[in-house]
Amino acid sequence: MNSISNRYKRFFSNEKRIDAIIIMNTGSQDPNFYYFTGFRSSLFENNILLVKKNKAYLFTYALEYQDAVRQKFPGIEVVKFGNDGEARSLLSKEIKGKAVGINGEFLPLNYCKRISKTYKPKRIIDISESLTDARMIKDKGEIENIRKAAKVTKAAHRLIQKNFKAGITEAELARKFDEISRNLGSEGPSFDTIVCFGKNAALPHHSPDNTKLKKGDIILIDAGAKINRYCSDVTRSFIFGKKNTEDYRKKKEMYDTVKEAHDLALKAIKEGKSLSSIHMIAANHINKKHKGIYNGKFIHSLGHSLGIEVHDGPGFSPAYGNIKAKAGMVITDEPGIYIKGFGGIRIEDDVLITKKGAEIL
Ligand SMILES: [Mn+2]
Repeated sequence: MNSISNRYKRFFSNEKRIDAIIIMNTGSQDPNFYYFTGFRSSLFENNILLVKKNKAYLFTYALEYQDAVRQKFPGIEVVKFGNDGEARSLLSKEIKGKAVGINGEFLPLNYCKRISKTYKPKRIIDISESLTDARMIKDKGEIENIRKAAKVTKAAHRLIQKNFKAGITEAELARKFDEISRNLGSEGPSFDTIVCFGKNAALPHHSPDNTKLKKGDIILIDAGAKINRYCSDVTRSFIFGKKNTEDYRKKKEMYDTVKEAHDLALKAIKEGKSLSSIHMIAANHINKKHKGIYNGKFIHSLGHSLGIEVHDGPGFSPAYGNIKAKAGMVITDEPGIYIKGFGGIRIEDDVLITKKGAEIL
């Protein structure tokens, strides 16, 4: 059984409210379109993927019809949208009077209205939460893709260090990082590479600018690669030169505290524990360390899911007390400390939850 046909079988066994799913692209792609097709080529703008329990149709245009057929999507019949209305009557036959699930997180309201008006389903149900739940548990192939992407990014973090020279700008170093990552096999950055020098590291999502690297600066690099469209997301923090100063000691203490929080959380991960409790382990460590000097300086959640999207769903966060860790989830472990006007440290790895605990990818 092909893993992609398995995906929709598994999906329907958990989502009982609907007869069919409509995944519709707009000018951009719904990530679930890739999840349910595994396409390798073409854009499929405004295409409709209709998935039923035992059958799926891709409604595409002449423009991409040949490419779609050539890719031999498992269990998916490719149908050409034409002027004769044949495809539309087929679609209408499959939807009319049925309960149809759509991804309310993606599809604009006016598209939903159009589907409703043209094809007359009995009901349109937002199944975005069920889609997120399904995608949280990765299958073998997905895990291998993320593992490869993480390997590329970790290697790039090792190689980039040769370029740490006083005077280089954040933007130059970010470009260099992207080049190294591509040469290692990345299909492209999974998000815009973050490079921060010095006090800019106190801003978790700072965009690289013309700030020049100086001795004693923290260097924070947060970056990701894509392999078969699956994302990695890895952060490393460094202290550039100038050891044995009071300033260095302060930064090293921050670094060590973040590393301890990262390792404590990693060790605590276990199937059945709530995702929020893993966040709390890292947060409590940071808040209490050194008599509370970092209290309140960890200003984001410990991690997010990774997959087709870089923020692929719930993660280790106070918001997810009701979600339990389960084998097959891939979530980042990324504690940080941010001190305004001084700098910040973040350490991030991509973690696969297993039956035995957790593994860094
Ligand atoms: Mn991240």
